[in-house]
Amino acid sequence: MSLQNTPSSERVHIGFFGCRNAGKSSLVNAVTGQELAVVSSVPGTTTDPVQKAMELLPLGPVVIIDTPGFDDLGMLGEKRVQKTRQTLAKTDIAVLVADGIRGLSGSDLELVSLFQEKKLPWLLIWNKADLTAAPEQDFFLTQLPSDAPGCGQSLSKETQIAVSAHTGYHIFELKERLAHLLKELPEKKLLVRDLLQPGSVVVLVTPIDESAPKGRMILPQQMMIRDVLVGGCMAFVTKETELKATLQALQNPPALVITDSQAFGFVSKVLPPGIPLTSFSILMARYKGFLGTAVTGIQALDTLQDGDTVLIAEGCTHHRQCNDIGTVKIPRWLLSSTGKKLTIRTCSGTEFPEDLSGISLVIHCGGCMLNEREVQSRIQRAVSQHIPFTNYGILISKMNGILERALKPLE
Ligand SMILES: Nc1nc2c(ncn2[C@@H]2O[C@H](COP(=O)(O)OP(=O)(O)OP(=O)(O)O)[C@@H](O)[C@H]2O)c(=O)[nH]1
Ligand SMILES: [Mg+2]
Repeated sequence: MSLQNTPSSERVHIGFFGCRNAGKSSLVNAVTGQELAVVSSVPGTTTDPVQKAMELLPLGPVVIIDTPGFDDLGMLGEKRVQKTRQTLAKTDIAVLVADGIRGLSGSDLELVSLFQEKKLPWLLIWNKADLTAAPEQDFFLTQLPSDAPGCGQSLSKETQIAVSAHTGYHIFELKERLAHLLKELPEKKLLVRDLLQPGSVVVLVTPIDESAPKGRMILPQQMMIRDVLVGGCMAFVTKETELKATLQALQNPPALVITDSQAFGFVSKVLPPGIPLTSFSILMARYKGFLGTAVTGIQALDTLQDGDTVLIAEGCTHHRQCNDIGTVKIPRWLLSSTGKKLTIRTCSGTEFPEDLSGISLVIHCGGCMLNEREVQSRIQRAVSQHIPFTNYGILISKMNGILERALKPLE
């Protein structure tokens, strides 16, 4: 990812779902104007979700996701269906692609009830309009069957459209409809600038150790600097070792210090108690909408027992370096701060277990590489299974005895 691009996690994710051979891949190609996905008459051509970040007019920066058929059968098919469900977790707008000649199947209705359960805005696309002279008349449903769970919804003209991936019929209109749905998505939350007065000075503490990526800053740091600047404030970036000198170089104390959680212990000792302090991952948790859950979840730390299992989950799959935070540092700190014989499980990237039974606490990273829906669906999974869920920053500030201080600037 380069600095010039909108990160994937900040883009609206549009997922194309439907049965095998409905023309999902053909439609993705038609909408994007690129040969992104393989198309063939063999059902089950797409075997893995394919996703691509792009600028799509009139929508702006989006991620388009093509998925395997939801009606696929057999062992492999079941795995594909599983992947489709994972894709749904990060989808902001869902497109249900149906073959206009074949009509809707049970799998399509199952998808509709999933969209509705997740409260996703969605469109029904009748593809292959070129195969009939009057597609609107032949294809359009006025009502989904009301006996299908969650499907008792009438379909208006605005929620369905007949298109042809082959001839390009109504592809432009489809994009306009998507743009319209996009406008109705809730406003993004702010990262930090709502906590600052214009003209304030913010100090960002970013250790550059062996676990930091080579040659670049990580995403939360980039995002934070940008948000500080957008808010009309000033950002000073320093390593923890130069923090003292940075404070001395400033005429007045900074309005806020934001540290990498790993340096929380060190920074809280160097920084005079009167200066507000928080961390990148705490601000990120607020931004992704799970700060409250994470603060409640951390209480489980005090009740962990010998033999309990803790899951440490990372959203990205950067190369594991020595002293990696999720696999080495946090487990080490956890064991020493609780003094318990804990079993530590780790996972990274898009793998996050469906079944969390047997886990006493989930500790998640800041989730900067995951979009808000993906993070929310993980939290929902934990909450519905009554598993406490927290994040790195909250855990580390709690272990350093400074949780209250780290939350204060966010009040
Ligand atoms: N006539 C007509 N055929 C289409 C249209 N769109 C797709 N097809 C054909 O339908 C077949 C399936 O197309 P795909 O795009 O591979 O369908 P898919 O939904 O991605 O299928 P899977 O990847 O197997 O789930 C191919 O033979 C396409 O050429 C269309 O608008 N009109
Ligand atoms: Mg396909």
